[in-house]
Amino acid sequence: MNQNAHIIGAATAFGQPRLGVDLGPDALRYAGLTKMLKELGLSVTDKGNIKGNFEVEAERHNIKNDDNLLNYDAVKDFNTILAGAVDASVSNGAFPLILGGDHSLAIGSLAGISRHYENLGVIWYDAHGDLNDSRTSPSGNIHGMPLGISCGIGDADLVNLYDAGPKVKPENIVLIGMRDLDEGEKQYIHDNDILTFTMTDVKMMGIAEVMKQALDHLVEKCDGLHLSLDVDGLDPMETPGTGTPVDGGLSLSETQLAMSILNDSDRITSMDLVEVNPLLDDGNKTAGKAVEIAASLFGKKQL
Ligand code: HAR
Ligand code: MN
Ligand code: MN
Ligand code: MN
Repeated sequence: MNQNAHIIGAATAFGQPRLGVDLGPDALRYAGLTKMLKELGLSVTDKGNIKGNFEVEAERHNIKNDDNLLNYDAVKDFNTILAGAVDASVSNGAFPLILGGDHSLAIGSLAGISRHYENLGVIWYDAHGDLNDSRTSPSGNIHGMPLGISCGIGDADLVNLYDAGPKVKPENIVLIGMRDLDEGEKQYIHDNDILTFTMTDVKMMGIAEVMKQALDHLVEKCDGLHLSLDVDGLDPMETPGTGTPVDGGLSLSETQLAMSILNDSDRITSMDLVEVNPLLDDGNKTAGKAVEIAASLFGKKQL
């Protein structure tokens, strides 16, 4: 794997209503992310945080547009800036490690990354599919929509953010850990034949087999592989500090195994690590687990 990492803090909470997830990047830093990556031998440059300015934005925070989209303008502006930062890191030969922040940041990270690849593969490790649009969303929260937007569904300005058109093809996506899918998302997965591993599949097959099949699906046809890891993919007993916990998730040890299989593949080219909310956490437990997850992705071994 690329041993030159750029940490990009995506300090946004605009994709959902709860404050504190914008503090996620700093919680991950306090949990020792940079030190751990350096101990693994990586060269690490911390590019600091891109921030939503919550004071300037206060007037338009937690308001919905005519299409029921929460904080629409703020999400759009934030992701345009983020896409530029991520694009610059890839252009400079670095592995962008984007710290969230709520998952709406993946609109910008995928936009910045995808111009560098013909067929970007995406592994979406999450309790949720994040494949809604304003019609199918039960909430209007854009963090439930970034993968759909990146595939070209929903609001035209968000779909065309940074570069015109979709950023990802449904056949280049694998969903892992799914257990809270809305009806419209199930329909989209079905209609587009997206390779999906629910929690039931994980428990039936084991995470090692799931990761093997995920990689088999992607490695031949994809020229880059992005991992978008939402900490709510794990069980809330492991990662309580997150805004939309769902019971029955992956354990830390399953996730470490998944990450070490991805490390062995030597194919991952970028990562989002999202939805860490220290204001909802038990100490800084969730960020600590997230650092362990990143460590396994970058090659930390148990022996
Ligand atoms: N599917 C629900 C919605 O769209 C919940 C999305 C929740 N949150 C996330 N995304 N953390 O993975 O509102
Ligand atoms: Mn998510
Ligand atoms: Mn492309
Ligand atoms: Mn989620």
